[in-house]
Amino acid sequence: MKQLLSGNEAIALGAYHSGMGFATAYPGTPSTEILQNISSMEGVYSEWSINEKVALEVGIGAAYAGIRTLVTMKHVGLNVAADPFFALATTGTNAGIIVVSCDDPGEHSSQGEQDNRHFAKFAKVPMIEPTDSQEAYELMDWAFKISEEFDTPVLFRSTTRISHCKSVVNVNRERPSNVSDPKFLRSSAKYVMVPSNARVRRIAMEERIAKLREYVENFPLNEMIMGDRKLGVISSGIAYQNAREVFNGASFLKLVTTYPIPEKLIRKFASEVEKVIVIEELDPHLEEEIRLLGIDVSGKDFIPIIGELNPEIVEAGAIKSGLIPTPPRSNTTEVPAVQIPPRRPQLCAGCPHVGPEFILRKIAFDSSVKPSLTPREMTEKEMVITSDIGCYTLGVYEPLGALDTCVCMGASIGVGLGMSKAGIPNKGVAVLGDSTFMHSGVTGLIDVVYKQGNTTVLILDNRTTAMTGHQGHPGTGVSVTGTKGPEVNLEKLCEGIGIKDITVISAFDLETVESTIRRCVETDEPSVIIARGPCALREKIKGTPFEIDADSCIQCHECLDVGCPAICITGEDINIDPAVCVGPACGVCAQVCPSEAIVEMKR
Ligand SMILES: Cc1ncc(C[n+]2csc(CCOP(=O)(O)OP(=O)(O)O)c2C)c(N)n1
Repeated sequence: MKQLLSGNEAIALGAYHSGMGFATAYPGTPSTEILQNISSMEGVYSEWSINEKVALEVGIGAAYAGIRTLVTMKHVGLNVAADPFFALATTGTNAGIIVVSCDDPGEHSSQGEQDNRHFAKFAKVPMIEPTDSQEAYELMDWAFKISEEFDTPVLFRSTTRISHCKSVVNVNRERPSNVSDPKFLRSSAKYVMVPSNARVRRIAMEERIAKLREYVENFPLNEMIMGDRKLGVISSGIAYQNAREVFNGASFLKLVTTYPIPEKLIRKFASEVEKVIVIEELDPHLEEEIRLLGIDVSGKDFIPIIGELNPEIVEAGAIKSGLIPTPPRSNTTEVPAVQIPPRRPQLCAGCPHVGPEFILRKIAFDSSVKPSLTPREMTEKEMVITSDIGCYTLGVYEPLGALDTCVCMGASIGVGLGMSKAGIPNKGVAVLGDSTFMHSGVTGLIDVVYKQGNTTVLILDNRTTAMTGHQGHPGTGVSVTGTKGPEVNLEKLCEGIGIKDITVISAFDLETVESTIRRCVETDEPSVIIARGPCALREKIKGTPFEIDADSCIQCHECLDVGCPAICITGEDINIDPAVCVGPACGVCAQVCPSEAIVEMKR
């Protein structure tokens, strides 16, 4: 049966048809849809975890217990899960376990760019990479088999274009009827990594990689496609598709087992062509591995090491290096490429983060100092706003411009604590969302208590993981299937840690937001402010929109500082788009207006 599937859908279906019985994840673009697709599959236990480390740990438990398991995350998620990942590489497994890392070349929606192929070599585990949805589907079965045959986790790497592009998949398998029953085989030598056992496993890891080197030589989905023998292109993943478009007619070696690489196959291919090049996205992973074989190869001298590739970029590199001729200029009038006006990412109309970030800008930044891109000294009365990762990070952009740092998920509290312990004279507020607080913010807060810090933590609690598409988390109790379980109570959690000063406020009540922050930063105790308000997009909030009363408007433009997408300026006139404004449930602009010119629209 043929189906049009994205890479993520194909990964989910491929795993299902391979007898996967357990799946865990923490959301993160471009990986999120894998678990979302699995969640409706019968016979599979699936769950969002509190973070990627726990997702992998829970997955390890299931695989040890004899159930084929899939654990998915975005590239930076594997940094969080690196500790159990390396440990799993050491212990090996019982049932097959696949760790899917979806990388984001070009940082479409990530805090950093990194090439997770390094993790395979680093942890000494096999890696597989599909070049399209068909392979994503098929390779799942191979990955589970490799995992079980070689007693190893398999790193399955996808990238944004593989995960999100749709292509036709020949769905040629069905879910086996005899999915294995759970069974843990007791063996402390294998599963208890005290040094004496770990040293034995360490030897097993090297033996495993040696066997895998042999195994990949005959892997059926690595493919030599011979054309013109003047040029041989070795490639993998989405870069293979780009290369096929550019080097029309050349010979290709498509690799899906990208660690370890099939040495003999590569030698054979290289011996059959005059020149070998590697086309790969990000780091020269394949290029370096191939060069180590003593094969003369080039690639990164003409293909960028940064960002996502596309056929145009590959073509430009190939022309520059003389591999292909410059295409003749056509006589026909060229149709100019469609220019899409650039749009800065911004918070939605009615977003509960807007008000608190507006207040932070107002009280933490000296309004007489112009925003600048170069570092500047802070005045003493200014405050440092250490932020985290979530929708609220968009508050870094003008006109809000309310944030000073954003390091990685959960870092806002630790970074703020570090600054105050280092002795900077400025007060500070650490800002993070409810999902991020659960993910890894809470450990920072425990450290604040332990170190007797006085950090003020502002949790922007919109009761969802909004940035990645409204997933539940322990604070909401909502599972991946939408069922409701017990909620971890934020206030009580903070209280249990030892925070005495906890204030819950409405995120839309600007006066209270301001007075609470001002009070908290002045105390010597650590404090937590929970600014609560529903995500307008998720709750589809829409009330009678506001409008500008032209007679009262003094054209001070202060409402523009809120950065609401519903408010626009034409000439000197301010207008509120009634289709976008959510109305009184928000009302932030009306609170900001000094002349009470923003009023509910009269019908
Ligand atoms: C290690 C890591 N995992 C996952 C992500 C993807 N991600 C970005 S923000 C975010 C959580 C946002 O939720 P929350 O803190 O509640 O803020 P909101 O977006 O709801 O405002 C996630 C999961 C990431 N950037 N880094």
